[in-house]
Amino acid sequence: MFIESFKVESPNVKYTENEIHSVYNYETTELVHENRNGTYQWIVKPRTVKYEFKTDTNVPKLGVMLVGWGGNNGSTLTGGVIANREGISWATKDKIQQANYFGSLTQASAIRVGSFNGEEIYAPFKSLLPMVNPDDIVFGGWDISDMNLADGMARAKVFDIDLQKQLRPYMESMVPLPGIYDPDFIAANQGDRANNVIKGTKKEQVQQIVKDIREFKEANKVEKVVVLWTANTERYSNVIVGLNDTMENLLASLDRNESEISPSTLFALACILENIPFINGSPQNTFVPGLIDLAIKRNSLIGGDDFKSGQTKMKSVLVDFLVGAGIKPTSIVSYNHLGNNDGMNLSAPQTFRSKEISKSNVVDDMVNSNAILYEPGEHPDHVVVIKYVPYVGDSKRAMDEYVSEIFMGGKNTIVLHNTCEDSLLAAPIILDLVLLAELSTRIQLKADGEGKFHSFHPVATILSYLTKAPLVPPGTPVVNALSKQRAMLENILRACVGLAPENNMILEYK
Ligand code: NAI
Ligand code: DG6
Repeated sequence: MFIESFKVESPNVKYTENEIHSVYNYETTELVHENRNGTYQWIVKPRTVKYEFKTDTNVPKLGVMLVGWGGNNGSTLTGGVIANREGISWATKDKIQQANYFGSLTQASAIRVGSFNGEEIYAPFKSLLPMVNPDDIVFGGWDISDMNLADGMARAKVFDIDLQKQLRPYMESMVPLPGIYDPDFIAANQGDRANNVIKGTKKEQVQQIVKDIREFKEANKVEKVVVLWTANTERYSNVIVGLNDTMENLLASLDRNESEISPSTLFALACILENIPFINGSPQNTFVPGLIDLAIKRNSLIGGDDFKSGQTKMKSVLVDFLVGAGIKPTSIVSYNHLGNNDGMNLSAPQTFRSKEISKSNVVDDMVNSNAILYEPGEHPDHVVVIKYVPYVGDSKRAMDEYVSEIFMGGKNTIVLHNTCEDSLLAAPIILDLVLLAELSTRIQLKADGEGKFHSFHPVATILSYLTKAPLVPPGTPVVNALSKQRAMLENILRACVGLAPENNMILEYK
C-alpha cells in the first residue's frame, strides 16, 4: 500500500513551528586489536551513541544556477521542470506522454515506513522531510555559448519534437550569462562554441561570478542558490605544492593569475567565498586540495564528482552483488559510444583521461571488502573505452562485459547492452543533487558530549549515491556500492524524524 505522507509520534521527536527535533540512538561498533593471552585478537564492541538532529522546516524559494546551462543536460533539465510545472503533455508515436520526474530518487522513489494488517506500507521518498518542490525552482546559469535555451534544447535533440514546440515559448528568453573559457582545459573542438565569455584576469572572473550570483538572487527574489557544474569535462589540473595545495596558496595563485587554475575551480571558488553550495557533475579534479581546505574553513558545502547516471550505476550494483555473493569479478570491460557534444569533448585524450579515472575507481570498495576472493593489492582488469560517434547523438550506447570466477574454477560471463538518452538520465540526478544539497544545509546535528549543534561536514558525502567518484573529507572511506549509498542517505533522513534505519529484518513476521 502507498501513503502520501506520515507524521512520526514518539517521545524522541518534536515537531515545532520551524523545526523537527529528534533524539536518535546511533548503533555502531568500536574495534580494538588487542593482545589477549599472548595472541592478537580483533574485539568488536557494540556502542550506542546518542545524537540529536534539528531540521529547519522552512523550505526556501530556491534558485539553481547551472554552469553549462545551454548544454544537453542544462536544457533538458530546465525544459523537464517547466513541462512538469506547466503540466505539459505531448504526442509521441506511441501515446500521449505526461511530464514526470522518473529517475529522480527524491521525486519518484519510495521508502518503506512499516507494515499494516500484513501489508508493507510505502511513502514517497520526499515525504521524509520538507524539501523544495522542483516545480518551484528558478533556473539560471552560465555558458560559453550564448545560445538561448530553446535553441539549446533543439541542438540537443533529446526531447520529442511536439514537446520542444510547447517548451520553446518558455525557453526562448532564457539566455546564459557569459562563462569562463580557458581552451587549455577542454578539448580544442569546443572552440567554435565559445562566443560568450568573461574577460579579464582570473580574479576578475571570480568577482564577476560572485556578482552574477548576487544579481540573480536579487532579480528572482530567491532565498537560497545552489550552483552546479554541468559544463564540459575538463582535463585534470596539476596539483602543485605552493600553487593549489592549501587555501592560502590557492588564493595567492589567484592573485598572481596563475594559469593552472581551471574554470571549474574558479566557479567553485566564487561559490565558496559567497557560501553558496557548489556541486561538480563532471569528473575533473575541480576540488584541488586548496579549494577543499577553503570550503572546510568557510563551512561552505561542496559535493561531487561526476554524475552516476547509467553504466557506472549498473556497475556499482552488479559488482556489489557479485562480490557480495562470493563470486569473483576478474575482468570488467566497459565500452561506450555517443554522439553528443560531451562525446566530442571527450574525444580529446586529456578530457577522456578525467572520465576514465572517475569511471575506473568505482569498484574499489567492493573489491577491497572481500579478501576471500582477492589477495591484498589484487584487482580485476578494468578497462573503460569511450568513442565519439556523431550519428547516435545523445543516445548513448554502453556495453559491458563482466567475467567472473565461480565455483571450482568455472567462469561466468555477463554482457550488458544499455541504450539511453544520456541527458534524460542525468537531468533527474541533477535535480536530486540540488534538492538534497539544499536540504542538508537545513539539518544540524550533535553527538552526545558535543556542546553545540553543527551542520554536516562541508564535503557533502550525503550526495554519494548520485556521483561516480564521491568526494569525501580527507581520511574518510569512499563508498561506491549503490545500495550502501542509498541506505546511508535514506537512514540519515530517517534519523532526522526519529525513525530507525531500514534493517529489513521484519521480525514481526518471524
Ligand atoms: P554539453 O557539452 O551538451 O554541455 C556542456 C555545456 O557547457 C556546453 O553548452 C558548453 O558550451 C558549456 N561550457 C563549457 N565550458 C564552460 C565553462 N567553462 N563555463 C560555462 N559553460 C561552459 O554536455 P552535457 O551532455 O550536458 O554534459 C555536461 C557534463 O556532464 C559533461 O562534463 C559530462 O561529462 C557530464 N556528465 C554527463 C552525464 C550524462 O549522463 N549526461 C553523466 C555524468 C557526467
Ligand atoms: C561517455 O561515457 C559519456 C559520459 O559523460 C557518460 O555518459 C557519463 O559519464 C555517464 O556515465 P555512466 O558511467 O554513469 O553511464
